[in-house]
Amino acid sequence: MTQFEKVFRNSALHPKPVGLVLQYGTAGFRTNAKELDHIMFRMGLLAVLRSKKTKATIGVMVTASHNPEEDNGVKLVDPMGEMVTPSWEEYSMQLANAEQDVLLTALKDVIEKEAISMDQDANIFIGKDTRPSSEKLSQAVSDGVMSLGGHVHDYGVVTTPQLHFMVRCQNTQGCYGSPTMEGYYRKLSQAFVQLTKHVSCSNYDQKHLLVDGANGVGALRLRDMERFLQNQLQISLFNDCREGKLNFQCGADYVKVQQKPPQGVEMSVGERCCSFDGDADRIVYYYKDSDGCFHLQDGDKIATLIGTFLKDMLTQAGLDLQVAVVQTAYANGSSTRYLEDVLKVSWCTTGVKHLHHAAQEFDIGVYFEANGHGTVLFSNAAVHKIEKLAQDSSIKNEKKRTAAQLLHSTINVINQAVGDAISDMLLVEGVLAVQGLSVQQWDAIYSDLPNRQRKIKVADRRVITTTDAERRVVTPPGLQEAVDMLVKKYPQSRAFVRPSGTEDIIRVYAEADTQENTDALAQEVCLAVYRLAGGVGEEPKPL
Ligand code: G16
Repeated sequence: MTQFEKVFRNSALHPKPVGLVLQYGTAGFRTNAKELDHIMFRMGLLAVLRSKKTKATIGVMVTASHNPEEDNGVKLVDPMGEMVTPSWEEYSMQLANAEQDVLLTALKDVIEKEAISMDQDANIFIGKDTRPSSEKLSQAVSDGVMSLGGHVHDYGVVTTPQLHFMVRCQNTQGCYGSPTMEGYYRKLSQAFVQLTKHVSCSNYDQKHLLVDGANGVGALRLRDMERFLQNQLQISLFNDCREGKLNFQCGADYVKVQQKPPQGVEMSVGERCCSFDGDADRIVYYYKDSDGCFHLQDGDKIATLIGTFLKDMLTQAGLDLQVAVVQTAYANGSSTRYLEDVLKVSWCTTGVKHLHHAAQEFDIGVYFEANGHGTVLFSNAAVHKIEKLAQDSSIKNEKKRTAAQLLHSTINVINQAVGDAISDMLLVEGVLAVQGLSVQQWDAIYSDLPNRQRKIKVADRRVITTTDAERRVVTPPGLQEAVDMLVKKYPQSRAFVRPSGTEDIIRVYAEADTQENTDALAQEVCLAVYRLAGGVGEEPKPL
């Protein structure tokens, strides 16, 4: 039996529902798990082609991250641990949406267009989150890989960033670290211990952190990591999968969108807390003040903390490297105003795949979405300069030497492959400790403008198209004009509308001078979307 005959036979075990068409969204394919079996098999096939083409190991992660437990999805990981290159998103849709009888034609078309040698070996790393559907769906990925003669290494239940890390380690022949779970824990925790070893901390609270694991894989893997941290950080873990549903009233997305603490976390006044999302690639921080008010430190605040820390350290070390922060339309106006005064700020479309590429343009690119998804990228030249200085024993200036060493440890605590809640948590904890900042002092760097995110259900979310990094609507006609008119009514206001690439909804974002005005603006924009873009169900109501 030829390879293609095998693919044809096995694909019948993962049949595509006739007529079903799915889009590759912000972070891969994502929908109800019941519709995904054929997608997983076919992404297994595509991963083999990508591996043969790049002559490198490729990753396939089965997860729907922040979505509800009944959804699932798949993300493809390219050789350096980044999201698969956009030109291959087209191929993934071609394979995903081909009816059963033309699947081989679609497959051969990719092979031909990319001139892929089928004699080349293919190696695929697979990971999955804790969703009940993930076990069977990741098996479908394996079936796809093996049908086309690829080799599978199944890491089982891992966070999305852990899988990205493994792929990067494998393809850099160990230069980035060892592609094992222990390798991941050791690299990050050793760097964290280095970063914090000189911090004199008589105050136990400084080392104490409350973590909401969203009842997902991040909680399980953080437990595994604790023993490597040598008591440099004491973690109280909540929503740790023992009871409670994934992402339900907990996790980073819930906390960010609802702007309130997750269920199940016992917060005391002033205690530092953070939430991961369902696959632990996002993190947000928060605390409660003595009046019981909730304060959120989202991705914008994290980017500010890290960006300004890096700039300070570079200045102290005497290194001339440019630090830039990449933001999206969701970035709070106050954060942009603050950052523009101290660092370079650049904009791009929602989705880490876009931010990651934008951040690669700089010596040091800090990228964070407001939702807490982000990391820091160092160019090879920047790593080289920092390493050289950190190892230079002839430096007499102690401040300069310490800054270089801190920068060096910072590089190693960061998972540069992708945003990583565990790595970002260690980075934030390290920076706060080194700078001796409390969570309140960090929060006070700038004050967020009141903001609101809403979701609107429409018959077909594709009727809304956007431009200018998703800050302006192109279609349907009249919608942007309506938003413009509404924004004029409120001081310091801004609003935008965009189709989600992970959920079947339209997202609305508004900010203004007061929470009351923000909520009024968000409500009016929701109504405009509902009326002009084919809203379904009841009209949106004020919150
Ligand atoms: C994914 C993407 C993020 C994006 C988020 C929401 O996050 O990786 O970059 O911000 O979806 O996207 P959208 O607004 O298009 O639904 P995750 O954590 O769910 O994988």
